Parts: sequence; C-alpha cells; structure tokens
Amino acid sequence: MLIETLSTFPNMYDSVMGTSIMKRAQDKGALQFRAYDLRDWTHDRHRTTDDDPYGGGHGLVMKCEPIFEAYEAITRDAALPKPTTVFLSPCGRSFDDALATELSQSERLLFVCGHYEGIDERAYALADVTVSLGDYVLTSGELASMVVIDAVVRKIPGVLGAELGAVEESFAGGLLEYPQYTRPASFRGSCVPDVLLSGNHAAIARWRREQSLARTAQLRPDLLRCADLDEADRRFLRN
Ligand code: 6GU
Repeated sequence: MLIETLSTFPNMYDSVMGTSIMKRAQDKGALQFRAYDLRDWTHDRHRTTDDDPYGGGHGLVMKCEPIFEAYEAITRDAALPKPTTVFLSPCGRSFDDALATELSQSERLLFVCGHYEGIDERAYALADVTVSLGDYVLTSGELASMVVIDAVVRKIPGVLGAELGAVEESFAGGLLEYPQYTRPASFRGSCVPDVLLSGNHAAIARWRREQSLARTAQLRPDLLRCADLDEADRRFLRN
C-alpha cells in the first residue's frame, strides 16, 4: 500500500511513521509512506496556505489553490493507481473498525490534513471520504490522520505477525477484548485467574469469551446489537 499525506507540518509524521510497527511495515515493503509539504505548491514569498474567512470571524481558513495544485501534482503519475482521498475533519464520518477495513483495501491512500479553523469548502470536492475521530476538536489533522493510518496499516496482511489475534478478533467480532495477564502469577496480592494457569484450553477459551461478553455488556452494551453471537453467548448474557 502507498500512503501519502498532504499538510503544512510533514515532519509531524517522522516519529510515528519512523518507529515500531509503522517502520517495520515499510522495511518489509508492505507500506510506502510519503509526507508532502503543502507549502511546496504556494507561489508567494511567505508560502501562504491560509487566509481570512469570507464573512468575517476569527481564525484562518486553508486556501483551496495549493491543495488542488498539490493534488494534481501528486496524482499525475499514470503508472500509479488514483488514490482514495481522505480529508480529516470533525464534520466527517465517524472513524471505526469498518471504515479502517474499507480503507485498508485501497492500494493508495492520500490524507489531506487541515489546520486552523478549517479548509475552504471547495477543496472537499477532492475528497472520497471525510473522516472524523469523534466529537471533539484537535488542533491538527496530521494527528488525526496518524490515528487512521495506524488503524489501517495494522490490517494490511503481513504487517502484524505474531501479534495478530485476540485484539483483531475483538472489534471484528464486535466485542471488547477479554483481560490479559503475564508473569508474575501473583503481584502485590493480586492473582491471575486460576483458569489461565490450568492448561485447559477449552476452559480458557470459554472464560475469555464470557469475559468479553460480560465486559461488553457492562461497558458498551450498544456493541452487542451488532456483535457476532451464538446461542451459548446469548444464554450467558441472559444469566
Ligand atoms: Cl479528523 N480533525 C480535527 N482537527 N479534529 C478532530 C478530528 C479530525 N476528529 C475529531 N476531532
């Protein structure tokens, strides 16, 4: 997969994309990443990317010309597929596992990140999808895009090796994850549940499933409506 970003602070991606699993995905060849500087498509001495809002009000609005020029330059190479273009905005579609899965199926993603009070509405003509992380406001679209990129890249086949498993199953199956423990078996008087030390794999699987169900019922009952439940699950939830 090719992931590109267009923003005014491309160096914000350095640490996240240069570390841990995001770095390993690139080293393995599963991911190519490029962060473009929107200022490279300005033409004035100050490399201006924003201006006062028409109609008045505070804050600055990102101009549409550099965004269009950048988009045209980035997508000019006919040898590459046209990207799925993702804008980041609190006005977008709420990001979730289903949208992460959809985006992970694209060969090429281009994230357009605003700053300040927003982006000139006409630039959204370039968007295939506008994504919001939730009902709060961040100062930067870069940070929001990194959350989306992380959730998408971990779904690319081969990116997660041994780590793939329960966590992935968790949202795909629509339930919260069961509690996990590692050594020591007893820490400051708090013990790991006996079943996990029993070696009885069927009992462990049943306990984990019930923990997931109980946790989801308590913390996120809304998820149970869409969860993948069998008759044993329903019986457990009734009791
Ligand atoms: Cl995608 N961008 C910004 N700036 N703030 C947000 C957001 C996105 N999602 C939630 N808050």
